[in-house]
Amino acid sequence: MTTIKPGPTPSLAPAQKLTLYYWMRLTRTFDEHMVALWKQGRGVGGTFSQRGHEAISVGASYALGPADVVAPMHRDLGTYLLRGLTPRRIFANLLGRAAGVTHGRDANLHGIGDLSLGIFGFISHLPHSLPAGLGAAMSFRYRDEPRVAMSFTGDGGSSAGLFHETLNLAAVYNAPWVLIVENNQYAYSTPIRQQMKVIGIAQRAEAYGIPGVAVDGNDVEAVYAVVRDAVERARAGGGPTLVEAKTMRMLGHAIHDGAEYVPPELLAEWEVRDPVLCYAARLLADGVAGQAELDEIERRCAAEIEDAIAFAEASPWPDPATIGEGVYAP
Ligand SMILES: Cc1ncc(C[n+]2csc(CCOP(=O)(O)OP(=O)(O)O)c2C)c(N)n1
Ligand SMILES: [Mg+2]
Repeated sequence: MTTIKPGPTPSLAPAQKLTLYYWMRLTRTFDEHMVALWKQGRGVGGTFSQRGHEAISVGASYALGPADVVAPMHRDLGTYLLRGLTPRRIFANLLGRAAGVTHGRDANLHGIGDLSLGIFGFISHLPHSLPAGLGAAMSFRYRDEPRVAMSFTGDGGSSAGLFHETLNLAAVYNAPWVLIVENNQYAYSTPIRQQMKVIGIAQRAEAYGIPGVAVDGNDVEAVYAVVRDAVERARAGGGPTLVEAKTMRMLGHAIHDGAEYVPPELLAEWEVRDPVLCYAARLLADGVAGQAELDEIERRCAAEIEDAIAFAEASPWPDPATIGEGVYAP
């Protein structure tokens, strides 16, 4: 297996650690409110649960520079938030309002993106965010720009043919591209043992001659360390890396899915490794922050999300006369 050893864990300043915690906590609070809103019948579009994925979406995207680009997927709310899509714009999108990212075209995390923030709109077809990200990476290489592109997919997405074609091309072109595979044990209701024989998805990198590394996807600092190494190697001309971040999808595929097919023992095993709660405990134990400081972050996140929901619910619906706008390129 082509496992690369992560370099020394970057020494993160206390302020950076609290920044990581803030983005994870904001993602968690957003997710909890989204679930509640939809259960109350106030939601409009489709939703995908984020619980369990916070350390991956936040830790990986924190490793990017401002000029880099990212092609996230449907579990990467933390990436959208960290890169600058505001909770107001995303909630307005989920509620189908004109102020939403897609102006009411798609009341989902699908399609949300903003090229001015370096975020590709999520492409619903899996894993099409891979060749899209690779295309950006190749353009950076051709223009000799020191920029990196990052794509995300899931364990299920890694079984599609396009995954393999994209990895092969990325390797041959030595593209400045980093691929994050979020292995959350399930692709909708299909457990990983029913879709692949290999133990680790990172092993697949070897077939293409590029480094592959597996990381604990519930440890935000570990994710950041491994991905930062991969990003810096790509930026220095060292080519692509496949990072497999292992976690567990703690809720259903989306809110309509009760996930009765997931064994409760498996969930219990992962519950104690909750990425947000474990990081809070670590910050306290290491003396990075006191309980009052963490409580304050939690309060700030709750206030931001409540404001976003109030904003979205008070926002106008899109004008039907604009229905054809922004759908086709002129
Ligand atoms: C080509 C394609 N087929 C089916 C779907 C429907 N679909 C959306 S998410 C999903 C499961 C994907 O599983 P995985 O890649 O493991 O990501 P996860 O949802 O577990 O994070 C499916 C089947 C899709 N979006 N695209
Ligand atoms: Mg999955």
